[in-house]
Amino acid sequence: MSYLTQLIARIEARTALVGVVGLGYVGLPLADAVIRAGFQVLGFDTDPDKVGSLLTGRSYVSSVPHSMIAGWGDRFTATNRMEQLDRPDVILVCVPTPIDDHRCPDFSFLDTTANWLTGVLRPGQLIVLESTVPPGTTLSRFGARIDRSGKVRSEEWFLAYSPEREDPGRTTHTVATIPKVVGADHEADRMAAACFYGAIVRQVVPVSSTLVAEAAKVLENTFRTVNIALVNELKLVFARMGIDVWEVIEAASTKPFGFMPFYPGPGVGGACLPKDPFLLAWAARSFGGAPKFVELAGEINEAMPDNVIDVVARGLGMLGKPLFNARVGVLGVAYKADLGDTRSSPGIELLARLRDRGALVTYHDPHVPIVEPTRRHPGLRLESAGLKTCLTNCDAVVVATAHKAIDWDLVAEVANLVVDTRHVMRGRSIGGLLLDA
Ligand code: SAJ
Repeated sequence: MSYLTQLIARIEARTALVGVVGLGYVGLPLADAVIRAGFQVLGFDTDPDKVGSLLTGRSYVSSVPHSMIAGWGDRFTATNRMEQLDRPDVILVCVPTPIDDHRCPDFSFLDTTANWLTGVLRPGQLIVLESTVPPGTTLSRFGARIDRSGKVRSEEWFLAYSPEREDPGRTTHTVATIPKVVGADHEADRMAAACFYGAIVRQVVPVSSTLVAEAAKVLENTFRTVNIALVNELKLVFARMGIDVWEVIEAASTKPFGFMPFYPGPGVGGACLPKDPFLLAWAARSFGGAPKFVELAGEINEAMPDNVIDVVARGLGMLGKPLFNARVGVLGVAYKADLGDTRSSPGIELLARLRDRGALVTYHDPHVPIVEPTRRHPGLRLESAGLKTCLTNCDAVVVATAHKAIDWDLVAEVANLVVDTRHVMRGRSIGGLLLDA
């Protein structure tokens, strides 16, 4: 009996052990879907604190509730001992694929995982990469490294790419209900991956290669980043023309076809959108292309916090105050509403850049009690101030993230100057000065 036949039999019998490498905002919901489909999961993470937290039924990801972890019982265990990667029959790799300060892909997490797999790979294993990567990575980098194991791909082991489509905080979908693109470069690999995901999700979308599946993912996210950059730029253009961009978008949204609304903001945060276009651009350049459009979108979004600060400085000037030594509060530092996730958050960028321009900064965010130093902002450590304290002590406040839990009527009533990047002040009676940014 071939390794493929044996693997498919174990998947269909739900006796296959499934490994999930990278237990973050993608790996944990994925593990949940796999467990719900009847499989046993062995989680892998290099951080022993994360492993320990999970083994006590506790989550450390703001969009993953403790109850999800606690509900897994004995169908889940986790380890930071990567040498145990020879145990699972199916291995799902969900490790970070960040970009560095030069906007080039940082493959360190991926390469380390590939090196571990190369060392312990055994016949019969299916390995699926889920992380967002430059098109071409699964086969030419990740798979090529694992080939060094000497095992014959598509006969003794199987490789596929299936992009994660996690939207943290969204409750209208789960992993099981989101169609799953699955790409492989050989029929045996495709059969193994399609059989596995067919047991996990309602709809598998098989495509002809790992390259197509990788490109589909970067298109999905680049589509968002580019359209957000478009409305961000139009916000600046329409402001100079005396046009309310929010009213324009509302009017355009009445078109029942051919239009999808995006909304301006102080920038683009999260684990994916700020970086994915640059993954595509890097891949394009290595094939001789130069997608100027994609890179321009990233630059426009990255410049948004500076535009917001210019409006803050203008508003303070109207009150006779310089930005230097002004007390400025940022309302909402999570990267999107009603979550506590601050990865690449525009709110954090605002705090750092305001401080660099001499302002005395504070913030209020009910979902983020502490802002810890990061590699990008090593000197930024703050605690969330109470809302009333923030409003009464600050010369200006910036609405950066429109959490439902913030009392926006109180903000409208008490703040001296409100710089609103999220359109939450519309229709409220403002006690002080209000500027859109
Ligand atoms: N944003 C805007 N204007 C908009 C939409 C978003 O400024 O009109 C900003 C948000 O405030 C946030 C950032 O962009 O800072 C990212 O927002 P997002 O809604 O794309 O949220 P993500 O990055 O957590 O989730 C996205 C997924 N979003 C949706 O499908 C709606 C999707 O692109 C990916 O499945 C997912 O990232 C991923 O992990 O790849």
